[in-house]
Amino acid sequence: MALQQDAEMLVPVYSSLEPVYGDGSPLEEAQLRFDRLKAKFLELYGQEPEFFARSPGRVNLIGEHIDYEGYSVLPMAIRQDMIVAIRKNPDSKELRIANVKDKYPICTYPADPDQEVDLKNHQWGHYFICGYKGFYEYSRSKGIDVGPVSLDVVVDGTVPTGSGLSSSAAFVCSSTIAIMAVVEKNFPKKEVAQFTCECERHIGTQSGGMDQAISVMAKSGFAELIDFNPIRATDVQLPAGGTFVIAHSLAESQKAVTAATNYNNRVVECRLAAIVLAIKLGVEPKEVIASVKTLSDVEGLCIKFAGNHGSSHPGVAVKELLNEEPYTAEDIEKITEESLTSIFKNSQTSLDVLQAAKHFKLFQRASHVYSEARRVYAFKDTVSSKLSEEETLKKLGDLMNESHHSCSVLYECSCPELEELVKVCRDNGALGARLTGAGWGGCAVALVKESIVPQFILNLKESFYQARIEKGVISKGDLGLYVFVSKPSSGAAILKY
Ligand code: NG1
Ligand code: MG
Repeated sequence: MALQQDAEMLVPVYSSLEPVYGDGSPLEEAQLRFDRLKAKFLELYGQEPEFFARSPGRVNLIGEHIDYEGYSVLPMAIRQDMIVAIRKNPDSKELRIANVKDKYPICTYPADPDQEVDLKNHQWGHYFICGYKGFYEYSRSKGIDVGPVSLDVVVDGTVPTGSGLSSSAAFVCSSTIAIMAVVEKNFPKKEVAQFTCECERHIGTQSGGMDQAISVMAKSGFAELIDFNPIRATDVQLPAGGTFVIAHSLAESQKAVTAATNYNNRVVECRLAAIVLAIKLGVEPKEVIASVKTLSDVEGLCIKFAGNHGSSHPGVAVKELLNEEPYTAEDIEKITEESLTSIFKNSQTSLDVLQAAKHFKLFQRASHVYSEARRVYAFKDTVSSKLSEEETLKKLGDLMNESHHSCSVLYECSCPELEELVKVCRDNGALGARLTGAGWGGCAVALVKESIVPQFILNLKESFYQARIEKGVISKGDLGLYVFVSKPSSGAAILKY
């Protein structure tokens, strides 16, 4: 039975690690991590932290690059997470952000909620500032002003960065929740999921809301179907007999740095596709530009059009009305009767995209989004169908393969390493395999019959990682960080213990 999560549920506050890590993963390991974090905090700041906040990474099972177009996605939280240890420091005027890993130098910022994030000068600590700014913006919008607080912070993350497993959202969400804990303002999870998405936009990517929503709202043992506008999470019980194996392509994708040509570029292309479609479907250009933001906004019109062609798939309108050839800015401006720089005048990150782009692949991007949105529902329906376990797993695998193909060919967010890895997964018995997260590097997720998982992982090591170990890309001892299985983990929590 699928359960919709209670809208009013606050972020939980626990006094032991059990509710967070007690789902089979070794509690002693978690305990050790917290002890080390506490010791580091004491060493740096001479005091113990007041609170810890924990938020997990995620693997997206299906529904890629459609959250920002308003469509539902189906991720699950993983055990890898970010823990933020925090205390107020009335003697300082700063935010001091340290990391248990020495490769991340301590970052200091003024304790000023109105500071700008310096995007030209990317630093790892910026993600904390996203949470800090976003928390104040949101609480002020609710008429609450707690006044600037100075904070001492140490973080410990186990989500590999640039891997498509959402280390960034785990960091932004745990930071935000840690700040909520020290200033004693708790908000319902749904609200936190919504405003942490806005928090992360301060880093310069035009994020959808998937990563923050799953990190905040996940429930141990379940994947979640996440709907947007408004945000809602529905528990999805994954079929027994299948395991999701996560494997890193070892190509790192630095989304905050490549935003203008990769991630934000696709967001802009989707908006342009939506605008051109709406105009071709008969809406006045001026009205379209004022009201159409996403492809989901024009889905109704597309379906009506498809109806006249004997179909109910919005992709029919895409096929009939958009050119497969890439559009130039001039091509689009002839249709919109307004310059692109004027359409996007309020968004600097979009203007950066326009400056970097040679052309716009509207047909391909819209085709991906409309088909991927349908695959998410097909996946969810298959999970809850009465098919045999064998048939269910086969169908889920097929959907994952179709999703990957669409990401690779239509959305062009794959890379050679991911293509090789996905192929190796399938050649070694995966029922389906696809890139997960934004792509352009990072991880693949493969659906594998539980009974063959150990052999499958051995084969991956042999056929994909061995050569890279020999070249010194990774060391043998670290392999467990790059290929692993994870049960669906629980969502964000505050720990005071
Ligand atoms: P990752 O893989 O964490 O960079 C990004 C977006 C998601 C979603 C996916 C693609 C952020 C924080 N996350 O995830 O919202 O659009 O790409 O499906 O920007
Ligand atoms: Mg991210």
